[in-house]
Amino acid sequence: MLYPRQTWARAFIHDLTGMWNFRADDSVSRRQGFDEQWYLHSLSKTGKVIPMPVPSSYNDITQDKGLRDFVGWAWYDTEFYFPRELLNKRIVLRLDSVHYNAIVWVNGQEIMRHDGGHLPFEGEILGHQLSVDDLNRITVAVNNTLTPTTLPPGEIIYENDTNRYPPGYFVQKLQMDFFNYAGIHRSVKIYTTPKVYVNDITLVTDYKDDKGFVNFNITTSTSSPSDLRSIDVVVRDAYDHVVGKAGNLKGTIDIPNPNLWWPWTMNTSSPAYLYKFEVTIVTKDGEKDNYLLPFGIRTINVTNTQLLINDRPFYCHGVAKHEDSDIRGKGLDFPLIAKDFNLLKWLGTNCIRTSHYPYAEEIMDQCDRQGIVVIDECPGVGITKKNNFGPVSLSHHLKVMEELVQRDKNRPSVIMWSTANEPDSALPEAVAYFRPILEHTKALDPTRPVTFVANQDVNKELVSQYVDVICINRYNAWYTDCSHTELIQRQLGNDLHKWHGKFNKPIIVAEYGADTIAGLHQDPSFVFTEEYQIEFMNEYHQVFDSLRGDFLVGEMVWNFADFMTKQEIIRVVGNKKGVFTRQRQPKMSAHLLRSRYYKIINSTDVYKGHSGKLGFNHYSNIFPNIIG
Ligand code: GCB
Repeated sequence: MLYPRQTWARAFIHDLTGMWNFRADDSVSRRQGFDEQWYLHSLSKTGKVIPMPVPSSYNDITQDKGLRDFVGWAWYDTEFYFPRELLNKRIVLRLDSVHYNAIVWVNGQEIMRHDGGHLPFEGEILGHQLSVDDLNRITVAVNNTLTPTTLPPGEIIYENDTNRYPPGYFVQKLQMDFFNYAGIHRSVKIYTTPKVYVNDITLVTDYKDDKGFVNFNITTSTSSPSDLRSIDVVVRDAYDHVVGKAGNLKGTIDIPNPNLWWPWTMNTSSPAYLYKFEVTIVTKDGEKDNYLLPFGIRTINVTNTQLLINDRPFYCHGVAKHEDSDIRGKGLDFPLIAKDFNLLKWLGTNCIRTSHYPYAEEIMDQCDRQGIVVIDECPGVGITKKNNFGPVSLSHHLKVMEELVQRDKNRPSVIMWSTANEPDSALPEAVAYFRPILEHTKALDPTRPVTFVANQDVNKELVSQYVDVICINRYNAWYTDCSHTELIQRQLGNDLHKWHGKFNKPIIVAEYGADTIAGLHQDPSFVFTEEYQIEFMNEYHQVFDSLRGDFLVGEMVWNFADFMTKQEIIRVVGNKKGVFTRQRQPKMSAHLLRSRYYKIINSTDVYKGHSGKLGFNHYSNIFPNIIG
């Protein structure tokens, strides 16, 4: 499945962004919509509908608490015209992300089903299913229920004590702390391709001396290449000059003097250099398809102590993020994407983790383009109960990894696959579960390291032996020994040494952080104040500095920005561990981090060794009093 990109052969892409009709099925069974077949008619004819923006989460759009916290099937529909002259094409309906289960109908006929948010799915609409004289209708039913076998897992608890709860009362229990935003989160598009079309492209790049190599494998909808009159493969540089050619579906193209793809902090002259891979096929009948894929030439390797990009040690000074915003929830939001990338650069960030699910392709495009490296994580967060490790969960998890690798395999920014966040990897069941997931992911893509993000005691950890890079989350002086920042260096230092001693693999601290209410101050520091967050982070930074260049290959603060959570007594309107507020204003910690990251950019020998010192000196002493 290729992302719908406009080319001369694929000019028609109809984006259904806008106000759709919406109706939550609040019947006790949540099945009224199916019983009454709401998909057969315009939703507005079935009962009261409200306008709902697509893309967005439906939770924070209205003033209705019931809808914010709704669990069950919610229904959407919208209408569109389809051009008569395109009826002879292959017509595809693509939904970039619907959370969680989705069923999709066109003019009352079911087109497809999909389980799981954050990843795209598509299906073909047949010409006879469409009208060219009248409006066509798309209906989408979305169910946000999380169960022991969904990713992330959750549980519906029925409360049977009628003294305390009305009959049929249930609550959705979550096993992660972020709000379970739901709805049609990303774009819905109808596009066409020729009937014989380019189905998939896999690119693997390498280089040696002054030559780059682009190993390509193209699949088309026709299984027999003899159905094709011609195949033209062309590689263009950033100025659209042709720098390599081939005439087959599989092979290697040599690129003389390649511009390698580098993270933006590692190369001043041409960071994040993107080439274009263009394929044109012509069938015996003269039908033509054409597809253009941006890509970068780079390699990733791992030793016992290092993570290498283009054979140079890479240190990740990053942030773990969330897709989260006021009002839109997890809905695709271009101004927010642009703002976040400006803030990532302002901070001096060179790496993000897509905690705890795959981010929008539009965000990934910016990572490729702007040179931000990505640890690409699947929605395997909160796999902590024994009933989350069964065969149904496993087969779904394997499928999700396939969908993720399929979606992002050609992205130069993606340097690692993360299969989960904080599963109970000390349970014996975790080995039988994660070993095949890690091995399967590696088999799907042998060119990138695989990992999961651990939080167990090193002595109890069972799964990290199967990863390439160890990622761990640590909250010393927050969830343990709260307020005792004086213990951080001793505890974290000893802990990281033990992890490396036991597994002999490079380590990234993938989370560390303290909840901080913006504007709350107290000196001496007190938990939840901005002073505490700074003091806390400074202690972690001392440890990171002592291990950087040894086996520590990255640090990621939790979190880039405050984000919404479920309601619970340890969160005050959301998780406040952001260095930015939810509205993207900096806390003191953002300035601290910025100062630190620019210092790292300036001082890391590998960067100097490659392309000279970057010109950011003026950042390093903005806050000398903070960084000491
Ligand atoms: C963690 C989780 C993250 C939470 C964070 C916290 O370890 O990975 O999802 O938000 O802790 O703030 O509790």
